[in-house]
Amino acid sequence: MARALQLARGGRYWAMPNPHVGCVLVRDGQVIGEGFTQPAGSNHAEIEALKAAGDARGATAYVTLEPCSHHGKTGPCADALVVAGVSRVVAAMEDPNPQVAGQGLARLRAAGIETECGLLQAEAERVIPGFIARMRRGRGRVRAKLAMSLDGRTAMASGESQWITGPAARQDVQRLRAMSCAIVTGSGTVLADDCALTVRAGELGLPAVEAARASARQPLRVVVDSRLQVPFGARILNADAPTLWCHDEALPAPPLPPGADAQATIETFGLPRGANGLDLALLMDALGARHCNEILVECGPRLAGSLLQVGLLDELIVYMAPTLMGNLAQPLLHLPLSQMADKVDLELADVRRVGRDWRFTAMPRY
Ligand code: AOF
Ligand code: ZN
Repeated sequence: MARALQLARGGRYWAMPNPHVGCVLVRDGQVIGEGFTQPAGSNHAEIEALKAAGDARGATAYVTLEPCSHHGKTGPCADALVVAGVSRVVAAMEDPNPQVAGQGLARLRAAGIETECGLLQAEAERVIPGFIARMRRGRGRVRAKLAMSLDGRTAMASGESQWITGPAARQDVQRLRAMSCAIVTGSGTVLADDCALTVRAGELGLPAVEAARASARQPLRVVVDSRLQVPFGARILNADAPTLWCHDEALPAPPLPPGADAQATIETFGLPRGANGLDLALLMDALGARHCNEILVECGPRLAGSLLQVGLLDELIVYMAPTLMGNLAQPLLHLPLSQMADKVDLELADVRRVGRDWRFTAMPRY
């Protein structure tokens, strides 16, 4: 199962909106086939492993997610395992997709196959947190990425905020983008940095074949631009990736930049006002409805602070550069708190060095 989990990660840059799953077929103590989820609409992990094995009669299948029982874009994997004559199936977890939810395992048992579920379950859940969140609450996992200096500053008073971190951290961010379904930013960041928020094959630091596959799809770019300040020429509106241009619904939808490309790639979205600017919960629900599993927020201190305050941030990834930006620079987050009782406690899940910087992964405790 540990090997299956390792394989599963191989699909993280292209299986979406499908969960990336790994499968290992074992017979007489020998691995006879391995596979992981292919790009959406293509083979599931089990089918890949069966294909690799050729003859899988009498084998045990280790899968990181319960085999599916439904006819989606592909046929049910449970049926394929039955037809292949597999004698035992060990799954790490049930599929939280209500279309499956235990029925895959039930189907296998009905066909006389021995089943087990729950082996390395916690580890399996950590591989596909976005898919699980979307299935359980209709909204994917929202992760904010921020960069700061050792003294906790994120942008100079002049507004400059690019290149706080080094090349390795930037490559890490490219991979975070590649595994995300949507990238959310604010108009402030767009106006200051003119960021493109695309996945670029040459900057992923992955083997060429994997990089090409990972950049073949681009995450949906989402810009929160309540007062419609983003200009036509901004790179976030270019045709390199689709863009959802969110604005205050009280304003008329903006005209799109001229050209057929813009009509095809930009969509405007009027949102009502919420407690803290536009209603971001509604935005996240809309992204859930669009099958976004992992949502990466790359924004400035204001939007990140708002998301945290309304309880929408599931995870914070903070890169800390060994540099000092001084007390005139902006703090990591705009969080107007005055009492100790108001502080937001985090659960620190991981700390590691990324090139010359450090990366902290933490979960707010709401
Ligand atoms: C599996 N093995 O590798 C994956 C599964 O539209 P489809 O046919 O591609 O089905 C998508 C659903 O299948 C997805 O929502 C999830 O419940 C399950 N994913 N199942 O047996 C796999 N990726
Ligand atoms: Zn399947």
